[in-house]
Amino acid sequence: MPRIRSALAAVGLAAASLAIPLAGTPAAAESESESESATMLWNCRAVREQVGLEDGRARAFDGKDCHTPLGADEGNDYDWGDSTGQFQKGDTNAASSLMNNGYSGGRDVIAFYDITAWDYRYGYSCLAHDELFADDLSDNKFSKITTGPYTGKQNPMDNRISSHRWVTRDDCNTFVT
Ligand SMILES: [Ca+2]
Ligand SMILES: [Ca+2]
Ligand SMILES: [Ca+2]
Repeated sequence: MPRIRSALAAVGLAAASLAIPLAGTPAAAESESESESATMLWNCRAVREQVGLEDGRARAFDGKDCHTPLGADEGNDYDWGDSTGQFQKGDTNAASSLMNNGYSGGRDVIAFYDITAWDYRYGYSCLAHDELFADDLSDNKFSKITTGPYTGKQNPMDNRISSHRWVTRDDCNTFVT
């Protein structure tokens, strides 16, 4: 797990993202969360087995480790807090873990955004097809804000996602780890 994470951090560094929050994590907190995630991971794996590897859907869960499903969407949803689509009302600003069950190839990466209407300028992050799932979003931050008074700020992803859409890997500079 630590090796995987540092490999991904190197990728993030190459893409000019994510290096700062990872470097800023205290060593003690890091080792604690590592052992915690090692015991938690089984539920995301169980969900994945249940679903099958690919059913074309983007999944999000209220709890860590894929507990308490919020929705499973074959398409895009521009507002997780409205009354349409697979994500509605209380689903906005609630997701704490994610899963990518998309079909491999083309738009098989899911971009998640802090605000509605897929506005990347206020922060986004992509869950790659081969990353499979993110069991604890408290480890992750959105990309830097690029407009307005909070330009340069990186908000945490946990309990903040408000829209998603399917994209290609080339559309992303920031990835969920
Ligand atoms: Ca939550
Ligand atoms: Ca919606
Ligand atoms: Ca939000």
